[in-house]
Amino acid sequence: MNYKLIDFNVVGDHRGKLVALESLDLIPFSINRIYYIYDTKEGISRGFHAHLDLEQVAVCVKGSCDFILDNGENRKIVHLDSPNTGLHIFGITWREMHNFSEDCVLLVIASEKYDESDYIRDYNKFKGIVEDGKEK
Ligand code: T46
Repeated sequence: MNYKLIDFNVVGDHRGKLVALESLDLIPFSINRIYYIYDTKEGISRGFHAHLDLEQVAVCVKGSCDFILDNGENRKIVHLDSPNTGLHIFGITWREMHNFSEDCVLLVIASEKYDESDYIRDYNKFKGIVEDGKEK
């Protein structure tokens, strides 16, 4: 599968906790963009696309949600519920996000700036691109 879980270093003292993430260190690519998703309404799912050329690390800094990750052959569910764990998604991977808790804040660190032409938003097109890749 085209994903890995990354354990972050937590710096803690009597005041609380801090996590620091740097390019090409715990984040395994150069960071070009950060966005976050919050206030997701009850019963709403997001995603339903793949990327041609984007790597991302997703962190539930508050609350929880589930990612479905699909490489065209297998589907896995990854439950995120910790600010100390990053989900690194790479390759041509279909992703869906489900079961957002009411308080969920999902932070996403991305290797590229936003580019709609990098999105594959049609599942059959995604399957075709994965199949074409195997033949090469
Ligand atoms: C992903 C998952 C985890 C921007 O203008 N700039 C941005 O950087 C992003 C990410 C989105 N947008 C616009 C594009 C749409 O009009 O914000 C709107 C919502 O984006 P989208 O429907 O793609 O959001 P999600 O939650 O379905 O997917 C997002 C990311 O787009 C995607 O790359 O992997 O989160």
